[in-house]
Amino acid sequence: MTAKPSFYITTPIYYVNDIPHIGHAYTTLACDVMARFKRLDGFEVMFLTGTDEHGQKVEKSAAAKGKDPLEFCDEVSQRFRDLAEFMNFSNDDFIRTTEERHKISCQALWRKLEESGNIYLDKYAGWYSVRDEAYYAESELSEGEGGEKLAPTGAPVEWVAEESYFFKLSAWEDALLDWYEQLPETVLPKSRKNEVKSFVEGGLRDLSVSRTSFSWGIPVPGNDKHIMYVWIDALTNYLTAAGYPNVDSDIFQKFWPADIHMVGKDIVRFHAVYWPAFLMAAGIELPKRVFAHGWWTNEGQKISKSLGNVIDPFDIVAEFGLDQVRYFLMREVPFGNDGDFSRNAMINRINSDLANDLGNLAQRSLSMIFKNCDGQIPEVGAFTAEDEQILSQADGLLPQVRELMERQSINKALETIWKVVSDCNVYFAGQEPWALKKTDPERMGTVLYVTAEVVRQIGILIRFVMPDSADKLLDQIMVADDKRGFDNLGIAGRLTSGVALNKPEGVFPRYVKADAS
Ligand code: ME8
Repeated sequence: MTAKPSFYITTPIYYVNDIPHIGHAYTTLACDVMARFKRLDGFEVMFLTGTDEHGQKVEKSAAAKGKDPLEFCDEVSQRFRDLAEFMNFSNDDFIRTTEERHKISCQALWRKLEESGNIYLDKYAGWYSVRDEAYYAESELSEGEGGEKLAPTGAPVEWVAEESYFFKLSAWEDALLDWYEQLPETVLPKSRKNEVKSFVEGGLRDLSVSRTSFSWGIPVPGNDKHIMYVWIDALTNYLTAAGYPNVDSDIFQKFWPADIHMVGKDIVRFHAVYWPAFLMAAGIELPKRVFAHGWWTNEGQKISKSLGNVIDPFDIVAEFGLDQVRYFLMREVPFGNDGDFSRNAMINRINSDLANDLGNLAQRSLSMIFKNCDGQIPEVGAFTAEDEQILSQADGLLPQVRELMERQSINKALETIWKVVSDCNVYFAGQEPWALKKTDPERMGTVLYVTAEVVRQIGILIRFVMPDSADKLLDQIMVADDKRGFDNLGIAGRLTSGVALNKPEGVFPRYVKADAS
């Protein structure tokens, strides 16, 4: 047997200064959806998520709660693991930067950077934002209302002057520009690539990569007065989980370089400038793609703790249903663009796309089979042009969806699938199987067979977004567990006439507003 192709996808590792919100759930969901798609398509997948637990920001948050940093990290990190389970994320690993395997990996990478002459000791004097865990040049700052200096993100900055190790980022300008140029799809969407490209073209300064004024982090090997800059520590997680520094291990050989680092647009510079520079300097292969998705707002407003409008994923799933929320987040916004979370939009998607379009199609056709065909997948007569047409649309979905997923056009993939759902509704309504019941029962059987077959294919095709609901649907038409992968799409897996169905039950209920009284 030939080995399966591999696919390695990562989420950012989230800071534990705050509990998970919809934005974190969104990024991990997008990765989950990509990971599930690839598994269904025959890949061996490693899907990684985790928590970023070091640095001044986390140290301060722990102190504010009167907690020991590790105890604080244990608690918040657990919330992220709970979220992963709650949202049915299929991550293969969950990394914490406080783990021993990660310390070993970071220190090994540091030594590589030092040995290759990319790290030197000097003094840093400049602006630092703890909230962003980022250094800023004077020219990037603006003045706040009270005259205080602010980073471009609006975060406050403080003056830092201390001994520091530096990474020779300036030496990697040309190599980075070549990378963007030669592999135009390594940073996506294109607008983000242009943004990092012009940042690099503007000239890179060497990067301060250690701090001495606090202790919550990984010590620099050979000089433990210094703690590694939290971003070197954090980015290295992607290597750690792939077995680094053991580069000869099976896992590293199989999964490195990563296929996709999925991030939000806020941290694209770290992933598409600093990270590839570190890797090149250490002689390690570069990731194949950094994809930076957009930002969610809540009913048109920026999501922030101070505005009190943070959306808790646990709450919305409790209200709307898990697969409904998964579908909404992936369908509503062109992946890569900013999106607005609105209750109306959510309810609309649930009632229109799920309950009306797919839910009714499945429920109406399967109940008719259950009632009128002895509860068995009907026999088929000769196919008409209309039958052939809708079947071939369903048979032709996978290559289109696959191509869209290659570019992370997740919403377009769903749109493409829903076009067939909608056309199948038109087909079903046009064929009027309820009228054929009296006039031509054999033809009715064929129409119901064709519709159920399209439902089977849609069921398999939506498993990567709505795994539980899709499986409920496939259970009703008795699709065996091992026949739910993409190799069973199309003619390969056609329904077998005579197989008894399970009693059909609605899989996508309408959202009915809870009674306010
Ligand atoms: O930056 N809309 O962690 P973080 C969409 N530890 N996505 C959002 C969002 C929103 N409103 N808010 C947050 C860090 N996100 C570092 C990463 S990686 C080596 C280290 C998502 O907890 C989005 O993916 O601040 C964003 O990039 C990430 O959460 C930031 O998470």
